[in-house]
Amino acid sequence: TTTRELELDEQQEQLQRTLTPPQGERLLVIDDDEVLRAYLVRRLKLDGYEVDDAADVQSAQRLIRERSYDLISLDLMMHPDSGYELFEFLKEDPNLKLVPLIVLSGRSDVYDKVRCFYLGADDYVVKPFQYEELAARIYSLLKRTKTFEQMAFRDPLTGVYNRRYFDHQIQVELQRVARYPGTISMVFIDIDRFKSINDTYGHPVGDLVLQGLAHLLQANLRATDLIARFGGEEFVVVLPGTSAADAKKTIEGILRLTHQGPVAQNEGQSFHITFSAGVSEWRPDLALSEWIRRADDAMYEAKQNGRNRVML
Ligand code: GH3
Ligand code: MG
Ligand code: MG
Ligand code: MG
Repeated sequence: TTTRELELDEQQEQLQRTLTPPQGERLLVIDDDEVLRAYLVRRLKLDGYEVDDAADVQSAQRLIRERSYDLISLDLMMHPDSGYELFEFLKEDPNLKLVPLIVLSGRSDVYDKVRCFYLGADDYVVKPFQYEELAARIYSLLKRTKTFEQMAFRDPLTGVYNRRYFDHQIQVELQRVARYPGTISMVFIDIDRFKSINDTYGHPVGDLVLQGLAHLLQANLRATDLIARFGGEEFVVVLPGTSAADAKKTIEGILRLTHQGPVAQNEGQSFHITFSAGVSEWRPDLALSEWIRRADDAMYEAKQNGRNRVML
């Protein structure tokens, strides 16, 4: 080993220490080469990723339908179907078209590269490759996607999802429940007399209260539940696998927490709130707009009936 190589190793190690370690990102490796697939799965798992693998297009499709992935690596030359068969499937699905896609291919001709990029690939790596390079490309793609999603889909004040993400993700949830029949409920939550908090204590305190409620929701709902800020002081929660009755119980539990303690504190002052909520369970053939309207109507009824309550 030369001094130069040693220096590079040291730089590499230093660099590696500054990288953000994986935070539960789930990858899907699709390759019909069993040895390469097993190798990639092993290395990626060692690097801290959650990894699933598939040997052909069909089983890949099955996995993709069942769970969500943060990145997909796709072998181009496979049997019986080539990797190209998967592109259409990936790119026409609203849930999948934003998932980073790296093509791993034995073909280095420009034709395949160009075709893949035009079809929607985010990167193209020619076999044989060094694992470290692939790992770096995966890291970079995941990081950029995360930054992009943060900016496009999160509410900057509260950190929960924004209306744009809700509009996108609700389509995904609807498609899922149509494919795999199950229950799913939606809840509209609106802070009671929020205007008086702003008027009495000022807008910055109102902002703290919004952050406090968002935090309370995040801390008391499941990771699979979707929490979004729908408008000013209105949140919407979508609970997959949950009936209206169970969603009502869950939200009532959170409402009780607002009775037990302040939702925000500032300069020694504590701020309490209550909210009104409306629950609606999705039924087959219920259009999205109608589903939303029912949850909103139920919330409005909760207001009419004295606020500080959850209604079906
Ligand atoms: P109700 O119980 O009927 O819901 O009464 P309310 O006062 O909560 O309802 P209203 O819709 O009249 O008032 C909502 C207020 O929320 C008005 C608006 O100034 C405030 N608001 C909306 N967005 C924000 C925000 O980002 N920060 C703060 N501090 N206030 C906001
Ligand atoms: Mg192959
Ligand atoms: Mg409101
Ligand atoms: Mg309100």
